[in-house]
Amino acid sequence: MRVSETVEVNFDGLVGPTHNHAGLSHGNIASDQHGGQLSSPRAAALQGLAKMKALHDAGMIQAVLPPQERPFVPFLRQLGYSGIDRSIVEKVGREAPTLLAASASASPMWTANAGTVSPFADTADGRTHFSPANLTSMLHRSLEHPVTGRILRRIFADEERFAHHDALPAQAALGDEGAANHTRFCADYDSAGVEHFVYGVEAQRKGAPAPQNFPARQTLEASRAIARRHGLSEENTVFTQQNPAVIDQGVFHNDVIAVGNRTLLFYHQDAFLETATMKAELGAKLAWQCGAEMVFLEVPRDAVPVADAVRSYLFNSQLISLPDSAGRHTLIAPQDCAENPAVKAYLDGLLQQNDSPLQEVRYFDLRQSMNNGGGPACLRLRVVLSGADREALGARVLLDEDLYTTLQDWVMRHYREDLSPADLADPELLDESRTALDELTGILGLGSVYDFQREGLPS
Ligand code: SUG
Repeated sequence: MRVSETVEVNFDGLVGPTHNHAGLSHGNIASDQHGGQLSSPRAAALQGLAKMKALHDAGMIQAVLPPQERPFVPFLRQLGYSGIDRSIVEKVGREAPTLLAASASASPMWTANAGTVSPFADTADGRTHFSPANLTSMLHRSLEHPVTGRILRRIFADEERFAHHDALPAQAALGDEGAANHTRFCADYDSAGVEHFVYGVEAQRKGAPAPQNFPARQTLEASRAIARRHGLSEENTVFTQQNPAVIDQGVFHNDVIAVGNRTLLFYHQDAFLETATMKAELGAKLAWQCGAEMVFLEVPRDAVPVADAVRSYLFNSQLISLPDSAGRHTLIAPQDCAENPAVKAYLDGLLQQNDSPLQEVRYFDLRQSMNNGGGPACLRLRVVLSGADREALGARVLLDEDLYTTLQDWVMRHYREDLSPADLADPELLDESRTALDELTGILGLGSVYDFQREGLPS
């Protein structure tokens, strides 16, 4: 790959030291099922790093986003707890363990929910726009956006290239879950494309189709607001409603049932409420923007039922273009897809087709993240960057051999082998976590992005 080339860079979330299974996300079946079980923060972080390294070795430009401070004591103080940080954590652990779990989740690791990014080629002012997601539908995730915004502003600091917005107001009607419900299609990453926003519900329309059991976490109102503030137009946006019936089967984000790259949309037959309209609109707009033809790869329910798609996380794979791939795609899939007979048979068949858009499938063990409902695609935020954009980054976040081994070593020194939800009340964990993050800000050259750094490290 040429250094000047404009590419889509994957910014993977580095798993934080408090990675645990607290069963916090209603409607996310893996989270519901694993709540209360023992986790391994160390294994989780190493599994994530191994995926990043493999993509780097395959010739992709790979980057990392840091974890956040957890437990997040400023949140507990907002709820009326006072005293020194260590005793607050112990007290909340005794009195309100679910609140403590919300303050301690390592959920910022799923950077597909960090925010929505519109590449420079699509926006009115020619800058790349970032909006952190308010993540209002889950308490533990609603804590993320202020620090996410701070980190994004620090990394993408050059105001001539990058524009930053605050998260949308934290209201149910404006629930926004970021890039997990947003896919950009294009012929080439540096030319004009079409941005596809998929929403779960139109919150302000009475009687609008909506799931019955599980929350619709993304609203049309939020998606439209993001497009508006990013300077997108009717010509380069498409808004599509998710099928409410699949939300009720555990598809809590669109990236659990569909994934796209360049001109390819790979999706399940039951993913959308009005599939034909979606295809017509995306096809027409992409042709108008850049003369390219959309490729729709629909997986029939007879081949892969929705339940298998959710269990295996087939569509939470990453679709990537490796260097010299001649327009064909590689699927970065969870190991669970290789172990699910229906999914494996479907993928094997697809690879054997002569005109298959897929070149290869690579399977990764991401068990720790998967147990909380986070597959390969959940762990990454895609940012289109030119060579000059990459040189302008304000922190050392691009992965290379040296950063990889440094981060591996950092994980080995600071992360616990095992963690149970009860351990979250251990004040030592708070100190360990802060010490680790303080060292990490030095490794990545981030400056002081965390609240505790402004108050000084605990003695
Ligand atoms: O928001 N799980 C995350 C998983 C996010 C997956 N992201 C994408 N699909 N893009 C969520 O539901 C579970 C935490 C716990 O239960 O401990 C959690 O937050």
